[in-house]
Amino acid sequence: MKLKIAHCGDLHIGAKILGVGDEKSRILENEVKETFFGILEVCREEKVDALLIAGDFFDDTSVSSADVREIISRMSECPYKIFISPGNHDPFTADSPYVKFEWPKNVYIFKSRKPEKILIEEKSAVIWGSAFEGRYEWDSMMKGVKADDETMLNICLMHGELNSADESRYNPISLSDIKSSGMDYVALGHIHKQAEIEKLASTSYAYSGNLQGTGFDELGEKGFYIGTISKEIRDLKFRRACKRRFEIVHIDVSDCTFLDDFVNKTLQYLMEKYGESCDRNLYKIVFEGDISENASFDTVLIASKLCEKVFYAQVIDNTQPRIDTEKLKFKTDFKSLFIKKMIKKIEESTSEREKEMNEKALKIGLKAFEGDVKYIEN
Ligand SMILES: [Mn+2]
Repeated sequence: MKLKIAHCGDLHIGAKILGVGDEKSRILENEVKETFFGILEVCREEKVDALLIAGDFFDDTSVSSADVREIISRMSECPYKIFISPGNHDPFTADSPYVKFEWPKNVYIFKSRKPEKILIEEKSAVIWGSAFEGRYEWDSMMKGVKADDETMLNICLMHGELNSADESRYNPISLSDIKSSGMDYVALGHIHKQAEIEKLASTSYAYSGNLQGTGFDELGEKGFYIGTISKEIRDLKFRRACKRRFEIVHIDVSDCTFLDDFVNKTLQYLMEKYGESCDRNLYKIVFEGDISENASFDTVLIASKLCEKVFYAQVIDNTQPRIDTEKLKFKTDFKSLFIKKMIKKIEESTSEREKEMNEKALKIGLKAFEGDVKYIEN
């Protein structure tokens, strides 16, 4: 008795990616869909019995009809069963694509907050699941999930918030709900970060995370779980599926002086850290270190140069000016007087915040001497 499954979730198809510009947002939006089609292919090649989609499949009811039709068409060609447990972004409501469109026979969509069970007879397996019926579900839908036939494989598919410290509006599942469910595996969605497979009593459970980061608060590799479940073994492996990653990198640019130095150092760093495919990713690059007073750089210009080589980059300046205080002692020009005065102010700051403000004032002041201050400085 065993079932081969794939478990993914939180695709948020149709979601706009904020802060990267309209064109890149559209490319990313489309790529999530393509990544999903890639998973449909993997499931075919690896002969899975069931693909489990743990909710927030669509970002909103306003997802484009063309996208839904394309998804339905691809799914209808799949030789395996597909289960969907609607989440808080794609609840089972009258205006949902789950109701407005006709779905193929091999796709089963859970429809109510009261858990249902679907039998896969030839595999002696039961798939349990439920649906968000609106934006919020205040009570744990998992409470209604209790294995009633131990001779079957019992798998539960659900969107919800596991063991949250605060009161959750998103199907607050407790660890004791999991423990007393008697399930063999619980496929969870809602949390976008992939979690390792855990076990409580005889029940294994995991969040697969989403398929592609949606911003710089969702870094690193993304993907899905695939493998075989039996009473004895839960042989699920995480598989990378995202085309691009969001990454935040910190680079010491103390040895850079001219624009090209900053650009080249950054590109070299990205190549070493992320290899040949580093050009696909989205980067938030934080410059650090002590910068010579002769160094000139414009974060917007550097970012634009980097964007010629990588999919997306933004640059944040966290550097400090390098000041030779010994040399400064005997200087009486206007710039030196300004620096001396600001150093004194920094030393005399009475709070961290005041110190930070004075350091920033020194930095901007020094740039002003170079004629380099733009009205908007990020
Ligand atoms: Mn959600």
